[in-house]
Amino acid sequence: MDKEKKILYSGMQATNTLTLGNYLGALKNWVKMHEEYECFFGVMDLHSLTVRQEPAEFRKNARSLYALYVAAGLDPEQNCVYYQSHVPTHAQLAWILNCFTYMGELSRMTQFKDKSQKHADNVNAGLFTYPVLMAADILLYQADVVPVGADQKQHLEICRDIAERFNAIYGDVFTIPEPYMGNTGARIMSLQDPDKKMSKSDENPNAAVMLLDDRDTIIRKFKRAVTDSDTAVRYDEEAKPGVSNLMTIYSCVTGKTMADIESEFAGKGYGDFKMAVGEAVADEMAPIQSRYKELMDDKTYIDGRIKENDEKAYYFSNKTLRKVHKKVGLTELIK
Ligand code: ATP
Ligand code: LTN
Repeated sequence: MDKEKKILYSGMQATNTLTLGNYLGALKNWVKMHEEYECFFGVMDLHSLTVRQEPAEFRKNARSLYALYVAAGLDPEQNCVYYQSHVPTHAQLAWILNCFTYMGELSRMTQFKDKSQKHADNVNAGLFTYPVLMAADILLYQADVVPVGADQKQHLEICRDIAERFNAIYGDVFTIPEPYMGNTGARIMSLQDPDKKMSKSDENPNAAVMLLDDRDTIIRKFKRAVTDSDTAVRYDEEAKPGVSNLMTIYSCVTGKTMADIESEFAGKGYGDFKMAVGEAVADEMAPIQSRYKELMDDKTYIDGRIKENDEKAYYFSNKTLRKVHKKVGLTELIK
């Protein structure tokens, strides 16, 4: 543990495969973070249980997410990449924090409102207290920064509120985390409806590009992307949300600025532009996909890293949990 470095915490739910939005909004930005921060990244499998999962598929998805993290460049020897459900302190702290969180503030969460509409037949208590478990994830590691996409900002705010409330009663127990958002890519929109975020759970398969889509599928999805009746490749989120979203994607992948992109496609139609975006994304995905395949076949390597990192996460998070137990007055373990 490098005491000099600030601590960074993040993770994703282990549901389905990742979208290009998850990659550009989160994962891609995580890869280099370990140079500056002591990093913890969880496979958030407990959070996935708020939606009913088919056990065998769920187990596969969680492993696949771990391999995708690593394939995308997250080195499990430089970063603590582990499974949330393997580290019991998360559920333990979440319970305590539940007792410091109000029903009123949880009912204001937009994700809760959206998801309870989407899964109207299963509005469970876990969905309601989802942000409390997320707060526990972050606070256990005394994280200074939490890199997430724009949709998670409200969850970060409630995490800060809970931590401040707890600290106000018991002294400085938790570090108050700051959100960390990349400039571009924080909100990649659906290719079929640029007013909605690109989401794993979209019913329209053309709305989201998946990290494991093959080259032809990626290019086809971009060709079908909804744009507008104009022909100019110009960045204007209000008037041209579809084209602007494609420009954002192209910029994230190639590193080009919006001005570069406008001049590259000046006088060319949307067809050429969409093709270029599709190819650039497919080129970026190709090495990730082949590394992913190798990793999924290398059980020993992945299992070894998971075990090592689960232990590290437990050791670190348990220090915070013990402190919390003491502060709230739970009796100590008898040794
Ligand atoms: P769902 O769409 O089913 O709610 P999700 O795709 O948002 O799921 P999460 O596990 O909730 O998946 O998100 C993982 C990370 O990816 C978070 O940091 C989130 O902010 C980021 N993210 C998700 N979608 C996008 C997007 N369209 N653009 C940018 N970042 C995104
Ligand atoms: N809710 C997050 C996933 C998540 C998370 C976290 C992200 C669970 N716990 C802790 C950052 C820090 C999401 O991306 N949907």
